Amino acid sequence: MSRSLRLLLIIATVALLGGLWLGLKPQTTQISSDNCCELRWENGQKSGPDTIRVTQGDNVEIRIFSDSDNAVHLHGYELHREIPAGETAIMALQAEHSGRFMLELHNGDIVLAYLEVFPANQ
Ligand SMILES: [Cu+2]
Repeated sequence: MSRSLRLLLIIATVALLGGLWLGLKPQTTQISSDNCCELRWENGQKSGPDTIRVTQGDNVEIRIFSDSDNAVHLHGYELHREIPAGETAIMALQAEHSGRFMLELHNGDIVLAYLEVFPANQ
């Protein structure tokens, strides 16, 4: 293999890996107290952050839209909201427990996002 071909292969590999990293990296949203973020379920696809990071004690408000009748469940906090088709449910809480909690759509068992609550004293 010639030196220039080897160099071309290395450049192509780096470009491919860079593109994969950009395309596949998870979205994370760090929100501060009293902030809100929105998750959407439309046409069988979710949009919005994959991870919502807050600090223990923060007030969190998550809006969840669904284009079909659904129910959303925040595991660990045991919060449930019904979502009629085409409407937005609001899940408001104070993040009193630290940890990583799944936010799940029950119609289809879809993991919408994870809520990560970091201890306040770190
Ligand atoms: Cu659940």
